[in-house]
Amino acid sequence: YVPDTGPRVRVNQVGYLPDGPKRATLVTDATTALPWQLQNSAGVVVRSGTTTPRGTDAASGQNVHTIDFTGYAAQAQHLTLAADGETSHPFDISGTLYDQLRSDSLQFFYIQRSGIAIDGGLVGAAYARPAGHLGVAPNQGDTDVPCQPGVCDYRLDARGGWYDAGDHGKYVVNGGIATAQLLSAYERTKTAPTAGFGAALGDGTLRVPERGNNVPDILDEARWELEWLLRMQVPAGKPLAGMAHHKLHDQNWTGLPLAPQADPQPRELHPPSTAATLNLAAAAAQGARLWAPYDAAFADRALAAARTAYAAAKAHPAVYASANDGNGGGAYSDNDVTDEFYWAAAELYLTTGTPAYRTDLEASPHHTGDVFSATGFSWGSTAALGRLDLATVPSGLPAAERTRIRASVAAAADAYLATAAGQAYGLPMFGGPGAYFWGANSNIINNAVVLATAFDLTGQARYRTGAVEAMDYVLGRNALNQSYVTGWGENASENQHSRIFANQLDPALPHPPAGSIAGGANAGLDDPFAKQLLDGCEPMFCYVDDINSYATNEVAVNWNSALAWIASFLADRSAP
Ligand code: 9MR
Repeated sequence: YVPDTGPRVRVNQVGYLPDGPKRATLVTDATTALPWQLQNSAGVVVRSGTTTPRGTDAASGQNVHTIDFTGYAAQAQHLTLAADGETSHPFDISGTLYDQLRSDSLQFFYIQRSGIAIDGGLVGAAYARPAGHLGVAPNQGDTDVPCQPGVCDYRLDARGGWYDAGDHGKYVVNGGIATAQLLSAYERTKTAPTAGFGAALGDGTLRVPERGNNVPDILDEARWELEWLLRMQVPAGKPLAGMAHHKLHDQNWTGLPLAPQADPQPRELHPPSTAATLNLAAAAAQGARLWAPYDAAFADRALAAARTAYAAAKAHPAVYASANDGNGGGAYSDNDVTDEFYWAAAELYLTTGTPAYRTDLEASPHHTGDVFSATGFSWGSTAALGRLDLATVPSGLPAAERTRIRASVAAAADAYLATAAGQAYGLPMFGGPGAYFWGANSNIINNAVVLATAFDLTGQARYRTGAVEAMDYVLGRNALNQSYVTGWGENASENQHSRIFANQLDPALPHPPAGSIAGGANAGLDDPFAKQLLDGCEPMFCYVDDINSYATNEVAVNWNSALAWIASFLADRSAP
């Protein structure tokens, strides 16, 4: 299988910010510098230069050169780059490039909602559907869910929340990080000195049913999931009271396509876990401080749930979800919860100022440890979420401690810049073994989130440059010439694995909505379709825009939350 990768000049197919870096990658056999030309929409050369040979790129196996046209800053549409007899896909130079991506990426969450009819008047008739999993036949419903046999003697009303991804499962660990990233995208508009554009995330900015309620829509969207997280808590008086059930999903895997409201499978609560409990504690504690000005009663309820969850996790610190519990839904197993403890303690401390949480933070191995791994933070590795908030959210931390924490963010960002400098495609992910894995697009973006936060903290332009350049990879400057975001770029993913957006299988069904990001290149080839098609692929080539490839091409809430955070950063006029 040889994919059609189009022109050998690889650009961000959406475009470049006038005050941002502007680099492209040329795939060529040439080993010496070649001339390049930047052309306007009339084909007139507006800038020219020579390439920089980079040798063989470890992630793609390609011989590549880089092209740097950062010096050209004029806003223009439909530019192209030519080199070595090839002409790139067209792109723009525009200061407003990412404004619509901010709302598109956030809009994804409403369309993923469970337990509510999706209003075509808000998001277009193609995405309208009846409410799913409210117990209306053939659904067996999330309104009165039993546990798996032997796990508990009660049922929960666990309606609502977001479907995790292309399946109909709902998972507390992944819901927690996705909620936290939406909350942080909002919180950043209050804490970042260069942001100050909170209005862009205010009421009326998203097409959600709650618009017009005088609450920022992004908070309304986050609350939809928070309410569900709270419903997953074990009731008082029951064994493991205050813990959170790890997940809720179908008894058996279903096929594609399948509308949520047509899912006939029994739904089951799986056992509580310490990881899920701490995710709930962290997200609910953060939600409490952000919701306080808008709905004090909800904020109190969320904070009480967070405190109870944290205490329950401390009482049951090693209840792990089984790696083998993967029938009908993903396992999301994680046997190291030290990072979740750190994250939850950080959020509870930031919200309450209670010294006991700070004492726990200081006792954590992550207090002084390096929480910013080369592979990036993710649902199973959450300490960075706590560290970033300790660095940015006002608190009673002593000045020296705040300085230490902020320096750790900048140091991590410098390490990601060093990594990116070694990549001919410019992304903050190393090229060697272990780099391209399931969902890695979100890890790459999360490294950009660290870079962006370092920019917010220091004002140093190089950090913003690194964050911007990470998006070039996501939007087409890569070995496959692939934009991984639906509706964004000339050659963009549109057949992501989803039971809902299954146009590839049934033309009557929609593609994913604009602003849906695919998991991306995954050298693990963890699904049979990718395995048979792509066996032996170089890491950056291990992706296919086919609905069958869930391990390279699914949608997921924790991946779109990363995209939403960085798109919101990039949309802010935070030029150095
Ligand atoms: O995103 C998850 C990835 O990190 C794991 O390696 C993978 C296998 O356990 O599972 C991914 O999450 C999937 C979940 O298990 C079920 N819903 C779809 C998720 C995205 O593919």
